[in-house]
Amino acid sequence: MRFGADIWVLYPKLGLEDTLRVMEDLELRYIEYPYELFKSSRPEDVEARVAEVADVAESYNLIPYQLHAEYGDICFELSSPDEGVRGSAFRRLCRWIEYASKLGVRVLVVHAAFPRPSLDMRYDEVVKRIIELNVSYVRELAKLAEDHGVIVAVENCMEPWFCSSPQDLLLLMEAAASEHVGVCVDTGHFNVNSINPADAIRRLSGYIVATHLHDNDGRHDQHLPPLSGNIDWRGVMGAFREAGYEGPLIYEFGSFGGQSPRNVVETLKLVTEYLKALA
Ligand SMILES: [Mn+2]
Repeated sequence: MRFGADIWVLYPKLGLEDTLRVMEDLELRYIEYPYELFKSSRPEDVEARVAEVADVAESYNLIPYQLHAEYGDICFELSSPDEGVRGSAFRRLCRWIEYASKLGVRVLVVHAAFPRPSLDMRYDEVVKRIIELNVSYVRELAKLAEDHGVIVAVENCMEPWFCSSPQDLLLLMEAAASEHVGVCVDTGHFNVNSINPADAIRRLSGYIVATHLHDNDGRHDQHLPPLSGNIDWRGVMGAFREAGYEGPLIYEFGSFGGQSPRNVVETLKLVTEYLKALA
């Protein structure tokens, strides 16, 4: 099994170049670029940053594998009752497919459109609408991803609503019916929703194209390193094997407490050694 990490494991505690150098040294060759690396309200600034990062990354023996698209407010804008707001949010999301292509990454990780309670709709209607919107979005994204030679991965969300369960993701995969759309398995998000990550991975067999490996106490989305929470990692590694997942496993931890970069590096070594022994 191959391993990698979101550069968020060390960035911005370390600068971008130092972070990339450490990952190269640790042979964590598969990297994810977080949204935070490019975050700006001005599209021209994002584009300039994409060009800059692509240029910097070229001098390292690393494989930029995943890019995390914009998330947060955009997820709610995508389900706005206002067609203008929805359209502009979706166009903004589509730009990330171009950024992925410019960065040379294979997979763009996205969050689904999120539901909001409505003055005018009952909850069952809100749910029906959010499913219809997400189905139409993944179909559009599939076409654009194909044009740009990338894959869009819908991540299981932390919030306990549509796309938090494997069944929701399977619904979208069947609706998209495209090799350019898949699933990003976030182990921590399944765990906070009391969904056993190993069971979820087995259910999603054949559709997994990206991964976010992190741990938590089962209650809060703590983004801890594997073995620091209550996830059964032996079970998770067995499930990836059973699901026939052949892509890299990518850590997505980093925001935990005051760990020094040196201790993060040691944690990455120990955890990778442990998980490799189970793979
Ligand atoms: Mn994630």
